[in-house]
Amino acid sequence: MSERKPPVKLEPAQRTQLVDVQRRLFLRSGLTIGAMSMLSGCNLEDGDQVDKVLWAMSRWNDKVQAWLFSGQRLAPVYSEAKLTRPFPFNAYYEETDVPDIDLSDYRVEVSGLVRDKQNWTLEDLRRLPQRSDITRLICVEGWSAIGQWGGVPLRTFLEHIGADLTAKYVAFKCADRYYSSIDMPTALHPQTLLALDFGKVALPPQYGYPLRLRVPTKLGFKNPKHIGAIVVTNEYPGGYWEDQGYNWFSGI
Ligand SMILES: Nc1nc2c(c(=O)[nH]1)N[C@H]1C(S)=C(S)[C@@H](COP(=O)(O)O)O[C@H]1N2
Ligand SMILES: [Mo]
Repeated sequence: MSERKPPVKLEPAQRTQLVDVQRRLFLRSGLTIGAMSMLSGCNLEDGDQVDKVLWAMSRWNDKVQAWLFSGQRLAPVYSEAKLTRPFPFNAYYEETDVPDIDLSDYRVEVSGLVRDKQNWTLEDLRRLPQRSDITRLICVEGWSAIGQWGGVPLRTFLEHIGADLTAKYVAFKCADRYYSSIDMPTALHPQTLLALDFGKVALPPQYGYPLRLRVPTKLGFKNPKHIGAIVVTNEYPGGYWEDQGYNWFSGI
């Protein structure tokens, strides 16, 4: 089993503190630390930031409530000036081991509770309406970064293939051994994208070429890269980290 390698290592004491903050946040508001940091706009980049989360907790009343009851619950968006450069890479392996995908025979397989099970090429996906957002990706390992992702709203795609929108889960299988899944309400959220672009260019290899899920209302590990198959299902699909004990919902 592979070990997670955080780009920024937290000291054991900071890690304990983070777990403690997480537990208290959850007891108090039902929010995960990922959701809280999205709300507070806190950058969980290093140990100091843990203090900021604690400080942000004191503001949670106004901000959280406004967001939770807004009905839309959009994740915060940022200006181009806020983009993180260089953008961090993360996976269960080193950057040198990023999968090499041959576009000439690349297809996305679709299965499960859908009317139209045809495979999709990248060109097919580019023909659907696109959307782009600048949002923050938050990794459970204690870092976050702001990036711009563009692509097809997953909702548009699911509607297009005649997916059963009352099904419980949408699952993703990747070209590496990664997999993950999300709940249907999150799949239909306006900011949830099948991302084809990173910034103004096609997704570079390390950031999920040729297709990744971008869900700004969930933690980083629920943003599978190198997607090869999409499944709509009522059977709990789990995920690579989820099956090793990470909270499946991990979002808002
Ligand atoms: N296929 C695949 N997708 C993945 C991962 C992975 O190991 N393989 N790691 C996840 C984790 S833990 C994070 S934080 C983000 C990192 O995305 P980035 O490399 O664009 O920063 O990708 C997620 N998606
Ligand atoms: Mo992550």
